[in-house]
Amino acid sequence: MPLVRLCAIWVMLVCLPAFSAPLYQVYTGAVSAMVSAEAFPGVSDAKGALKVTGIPTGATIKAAYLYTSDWFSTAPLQASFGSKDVGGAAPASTDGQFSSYRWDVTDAINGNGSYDFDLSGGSQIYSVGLAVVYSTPGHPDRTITLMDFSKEVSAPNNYGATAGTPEMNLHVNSPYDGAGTLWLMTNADDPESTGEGIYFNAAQVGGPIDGNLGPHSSLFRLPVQVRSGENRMSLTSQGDWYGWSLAILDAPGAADIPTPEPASFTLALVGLVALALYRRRRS
Ligand SMILES: [Ca+2]
Repeated sequence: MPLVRLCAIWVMLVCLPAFSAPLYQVYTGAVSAMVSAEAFPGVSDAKGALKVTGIPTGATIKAAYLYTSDWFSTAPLQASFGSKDVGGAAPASTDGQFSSYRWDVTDAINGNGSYDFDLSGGSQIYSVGLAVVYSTPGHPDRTITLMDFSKEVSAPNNYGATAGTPEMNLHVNSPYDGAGTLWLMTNADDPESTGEGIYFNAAQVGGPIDGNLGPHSSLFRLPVQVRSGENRMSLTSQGDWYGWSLAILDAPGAADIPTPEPASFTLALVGLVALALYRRRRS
């Protein structure tokens, strides 16, 4: 390998922004999830209301999280939710110009209804989301995995690649194969660049990513076939420049399997990109 080529790959490995590690929160047992979100046109302050629906009588709220993302700023955001001031939050994760935030609002949820929120101090906020995990007596065993993170999906703008297939691995806490549900949230996507694909274990399950929630954000609820052990999902950019901030998987069964090491998918992708570029230049 010529020295210049070796140096180019080294620079790419050093300079590529690392993917932020997903922050896993796993709930098992007779659990279900509900996700809702509201779109905004790139605002610094986001004020609105999110609906909680479908929670049966007798259910117990296990957890609830308020999510948002911001572009071009890592400043703390202030938030209120329901009747509570849930305080300031620094980014839970950052990737390049994209940062994601999370608040635990479990104590503010008391059943179905509409919950006001007010977020301030941002730069370009495109969506605010809510995930609620609840337990219902008699419900079959499931595993709900909440993963929030920051990931710019922007090839060729950010990663220097042309294909743009950022991937991450999910490690599902289930010994079973079966039907599942995958929620995804993206920010700053639009229909001007289209044709993106959402893949789950190599099968395309959704796309394009063209602002289905509002002009510049999307919320997907997709049926997927979960397999035991590791599950992998990926998105393509097709020239769009957007942020991926949230993935939630409802999987069959419940068992204790550790979540993956955070660095594994980072190193895997960087290595694959380097190998692909090297092979292309050799051909
Ligand atoms: Ca698009």
